[in-house]
This record gives sequence, C-alpha cells and structure tokens, in this order.
Amino acid sequence: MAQERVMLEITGMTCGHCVAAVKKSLCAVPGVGEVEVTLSPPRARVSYDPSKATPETLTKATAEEGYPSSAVAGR
Ligand SMILES: [Cu+2]
Repeated sequence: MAQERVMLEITGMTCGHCVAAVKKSLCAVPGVGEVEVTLSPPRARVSYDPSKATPETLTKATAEEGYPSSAVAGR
C-alpha cells in the first residue's frame, strides 16, 4: 500500500510535552504510519495511508488537541 507524506506546520507548541501531545494526536488517526514531530521548527512529518487519512484529518486531529496546524508541503 502506497504511503503519502505531508509536512505540517504546528502552532502553539512550547515544550516537550506539547511535542508528545501532538505526536499522540497524530498517531491516533486511522491510517497514520510514521510521525516525527519537532519543536524547532514546530513541524510534524507524517506518513499516512491516503485511503484512510488526509491532510485535513491530520490537521483536525492536532487542532482538537489544542495545536492548530496546516499542511506546508507534500513528500
Ligand atoms: Cu508544552
């Protein structure tokens, strides 16, 4: 199964706890594979199964956790 990748720019992260919370919210989305979150720059690199997840479901998940995000680039 083909995996898509997207880079998300996250707002509101201030420490390692936030990084962990964002990572957890993304990992909980069905179809998500690898998740790598960094505080500086505040970004998440996510691989996902496009038949189950979309960049919109990913940004929605982080926003619901309290960290609004937007997709900045594919691959
Ligand atoms: Cu924090």
